[in-house]
Amino acid sequence: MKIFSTRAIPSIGLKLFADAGHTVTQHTERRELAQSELIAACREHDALLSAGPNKLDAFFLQQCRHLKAITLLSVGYDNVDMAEAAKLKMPIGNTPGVLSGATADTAFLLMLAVSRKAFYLSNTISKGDWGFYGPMDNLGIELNGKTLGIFGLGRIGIELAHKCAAAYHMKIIYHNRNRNEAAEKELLAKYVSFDELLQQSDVLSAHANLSPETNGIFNKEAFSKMKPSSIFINTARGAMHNEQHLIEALQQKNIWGAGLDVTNPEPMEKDNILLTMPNVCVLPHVGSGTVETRDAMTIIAAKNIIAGLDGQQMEHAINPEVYQ
Ligand code: 8YV
Repeated sequence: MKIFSTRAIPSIGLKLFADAGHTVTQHTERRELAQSELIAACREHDALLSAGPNKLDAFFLQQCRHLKAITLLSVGYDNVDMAEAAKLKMPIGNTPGVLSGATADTAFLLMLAVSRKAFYLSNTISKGDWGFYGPMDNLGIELNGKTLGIFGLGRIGIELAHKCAAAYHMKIIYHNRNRNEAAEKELLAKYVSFDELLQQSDVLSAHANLSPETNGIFNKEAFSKMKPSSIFINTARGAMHNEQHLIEALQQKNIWGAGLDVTNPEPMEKDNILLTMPNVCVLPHVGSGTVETRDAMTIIAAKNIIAGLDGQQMEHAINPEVYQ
């Protein structure tokens, strides 16, 4: 059968599809497809592998009910209208688990880089500004024994907590919709209210799903409750923070620094003031971007599609209830 992929994918995925007797059309141009183009392409195919931000909204799902399988090449699914998928009984696959380590590494990298102003200081060298040494110049802050607050303690947050506890003996607090008692035991983590998380974290790292409840939750009011010495990290979704409020919180020294792998909006403009701030480090949404992880994500996505085309249940469906 015929699969459409919105991006070129690692060869391991192409091999799995070929071995299963399917053919793949990859959209290899480096531009986003308009929705009309995506729908037209899907009409010629039996399955869709969607990588990147294409909106699979109600209109798209209604137009593409013929697809035997849809999978994302991501764990996040905020670009899909899941209520409409439920209504139409369309299973949607994703790639959970395998990207937790790489994404937690990115959060750890940003935390450490912000704490030592690493990106900014590296830029001063390229600008010819190494300058004269002063004992009080370019000082960072240390992480040892500090408190890591996790907003949304799932697989990625747990990986980050392990790394921070092992590297810096950090204490772990977290806030979730529901308590995660297994993780509390494993990490000696303490459940706190959202306000307590803001007030007590030295490093606050966001790992929740983007939803109506979490959209814009890190706003002026939230930043004003954080410690002036704290670092805000977001590797989840940019829409969870209000970027103007974040800029003001940094300028007014409500918080000490920020590390972002996701921005609001994406991509970030090159003249964004955040890119000039010493205590800010920004990456272009590369959280899961390692060879190993992208291969592992591709294997799950390919298996999701192959199962769907075989009339089987996908192992990693976001909405397995539609199979009942
Ligand atoms: C993807 C991600 O690289 O899995 C996710 O939710 O954010 C990343 O792994 C990104 O969504 C592009 O597809």
